[in-house]
Amino acid sequence: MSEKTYPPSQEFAENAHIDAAKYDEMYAASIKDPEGFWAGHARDLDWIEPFTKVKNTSFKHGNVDIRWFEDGVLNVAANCIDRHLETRGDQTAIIFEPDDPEAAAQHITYKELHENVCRFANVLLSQGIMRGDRVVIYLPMIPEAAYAMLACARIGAVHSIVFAGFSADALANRINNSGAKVLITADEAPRGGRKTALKSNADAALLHCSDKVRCLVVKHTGGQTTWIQGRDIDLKAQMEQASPDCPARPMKAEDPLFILYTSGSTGQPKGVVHSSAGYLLYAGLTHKYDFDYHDGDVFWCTADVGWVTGHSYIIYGPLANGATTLMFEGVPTWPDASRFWQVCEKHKVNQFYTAPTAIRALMAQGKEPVEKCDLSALKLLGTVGEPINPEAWNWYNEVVGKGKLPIVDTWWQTETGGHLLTPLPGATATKPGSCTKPFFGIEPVILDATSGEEITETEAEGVLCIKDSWPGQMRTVYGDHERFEQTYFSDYKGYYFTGDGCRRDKDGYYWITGRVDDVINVSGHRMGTAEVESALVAHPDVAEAAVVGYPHDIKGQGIYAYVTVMNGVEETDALRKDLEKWVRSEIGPIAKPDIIQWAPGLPKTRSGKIMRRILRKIAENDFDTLGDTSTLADPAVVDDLIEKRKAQK
Ligand code: 6R9
Repeated sequence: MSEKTYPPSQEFAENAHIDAAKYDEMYAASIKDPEGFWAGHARDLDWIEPFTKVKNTSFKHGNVDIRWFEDGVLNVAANCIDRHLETRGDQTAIIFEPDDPEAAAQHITYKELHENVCRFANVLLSQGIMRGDRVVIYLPMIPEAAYAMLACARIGAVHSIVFAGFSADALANRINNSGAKVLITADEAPRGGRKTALKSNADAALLHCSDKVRCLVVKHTGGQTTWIQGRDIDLKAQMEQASPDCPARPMKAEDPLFILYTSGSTGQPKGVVHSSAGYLLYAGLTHKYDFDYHDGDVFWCTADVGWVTGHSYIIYGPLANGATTLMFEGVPTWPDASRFWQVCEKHKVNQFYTAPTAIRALMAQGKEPVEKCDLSALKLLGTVGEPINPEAWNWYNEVVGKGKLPIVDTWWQTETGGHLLTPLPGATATKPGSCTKPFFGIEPVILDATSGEEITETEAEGVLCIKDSWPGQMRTVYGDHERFEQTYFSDYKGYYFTGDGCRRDKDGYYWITGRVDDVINVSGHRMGTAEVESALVAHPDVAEAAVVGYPHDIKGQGIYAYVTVMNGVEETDALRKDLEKWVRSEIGPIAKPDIIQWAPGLPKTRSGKIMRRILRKIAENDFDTLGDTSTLADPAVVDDLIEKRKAQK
C-alpha cells in the first residue's frame, strides 16, 4: 500500500465544481442537516408535484423502511430527456460506438432520444404493459438498451436488465422471479468480432416461463433466428409504426424504477430494487461532482448496462445532467489492445471510467497501444469494481494520464445506487489503492467484526457499515423484504452492513480490503460462491463442491472449485471440461471455474460444516498458516488437498 499522495493540480482545482474548502463545508453541512442538503439538490429536478417531506428512514431491524421525497411526483425519463429539449435538443445525448471499428458510430441527439423513447414506450403500451409491470431486458450494448430502459421509466414499468453474458437458465430465473410480462432481446450480440446468439438463449429461457411472456426482438445483426408467431415481435418494425409522442406518466418518488439481480453469499441472486427520485438524484449528483462533469464534455463509462455501473453512469446519471454519454458495444482488446484508446481519440473523450481488471489486462500489452493514440482530450480517469493494486494505479496514472490527470477510485455497490466513498477530483489528494473519503451525506463507520462496536479512533480496521440512509440506497429485495433486512441490517444492528472489510488510515482515508462474506469479485463482477457450488452439484457426476476465490493476476480474483465426484466416477480431464461447460450453461461464461481441483474429501467440522478458511488458504498456495485443523472430522483430507494443489500449475 502506497502512502504517496497526489493532490489535484491547481488548475484542475480552480476549474472544478468542488475544491477542498468547498468539500469540507458541504460535507459538514450534509451531515449536520441532511434534509436541507438533499432537499436543496432535489429541487433542481423537474417535479410534477413538489415534495414536502424529505427523509423518512429507519435502519431498525424488523422495521427497515427507507423513503425519500415520498409525497413528490416526477418522471425519471422526463428528467433525463424532456427537461433538456429546450436548451440542448440538438446536442448529442448518446454516442454509440459499435463493436466493428469499421462500422459508423451513431450520434443520437436529445431530440432523437426523445422520439425513439416515445416510440418504444408506445410499443410497450400496445403490448399491454402498465405502470408497475416488470420488463426484462437482455440486450447487447446498443442504443435500444437505453431506449428500453427509458421507455419503461416513461410509462412507469419496472425494468430488470439481465447481462447478455448470462445463460438461458439464469435469464429464465430472473424472468420468473420478477414476474415479467415482456422480454426484450436482440437476434445476436456482437462482441470482439464474435457473435452470441442472444435470441436462441431467450428462446431456451422462455421454455421455462409462462407462455404469456411476449418477446420483443431487435433485429440488430440480421442473423437468422427462430420466430414464434404470436409471441415474437419485431421491435424496429413496431417502432416505425408507433407514434413519436408519449406523455411521461407521473410517478411517485418511491415508485420502483428498476430491479437488478445481484449475487449474495447465500441462495439465489437478490432482486435489488431502486426508487425513482432518490436514485436519480443520487446518480446525477455523484456523476456531476465525482467526475467533475461540465457541460459539453464527452463522458465514457466502459461498463455494460447489465451491471449497476452501466445503469448509473452510462444512462441515468449522465442523462440527468444533460451530458453526452458514450456507449461502446465492443471489448478493450479487439481488434487489438489499443481499441479503448482509439475510441477515446475518435470521440475526444473527456472523462474515462473503467475497471481495474481492464487496466491490468491492457497494462500487460505495454505502453505502445496507448502511446500511439491522441488522448489529449482526457481530463479525468476513474476506476470501479474492485480494489485497484498500486501497479495498475501507477500505470493508469503514468501511461494513460501522463501523470497529469486525477484518478477517482469510486467505491460503491449495486445496493448503494451510486458512489459512497470517492475522491472529489478538485478537492481530494489521492493515494493509490484508496477510495479516500465519503461523498456528501454519507457517514461511513468501521465496526469491530466480532463485537459490532464502532471503532471511533481515526485509525481503524474492521467491517464497513453506513450509519444513515442516502437517497440512492436500495429500498428492498424484490418480493422479499425480510431478506433485505436479514442481509443488510441484522448482523450489525442499526447500520447498513456493506459486506466489505475496510481500513481507515491516520488521515481518515478508507481502504477497502475485500469482501468479508462468501462473495468473490471476478473481473469486477460479483459472484456468490454458493451459486457456483449449486451449479456444480447439479451435475450428475458431482457429489459435493466447494468454491472459493484466489488471487488472479488479471481478474483480481479467480474461481477455484474443489469437486468431489460420485462414487465410481473417474476424475478425468474430459469431466473437468464438461463441468466447465456445465457451469457456463447454468450461470454464464463469467462463472466458469478457473481451476477445478478433485477433492476426494473436503475439510469439514464434526458437525459437517465445510471449513472454507482452509480451502481459501490452500487455493492461495499458503500452506503454513492453515490454523487449527484439529476440529476437523478427518484432518488427513487437508494433506491430500495440499498435495494436489502443489501439483497444479
Ligand atoms: C459498483 C459495483 C460491489 C462490490 C463491493 C466491493 C467491490 C466496488 C470498489 C470495490 C474496492 C472499489 N468494489 N468498487 N472495492 N474499491 N473502488 O462494483 O457494484 O457489482 O455490486 O460490487 O465490489 O467489494 O462490495 P457491485
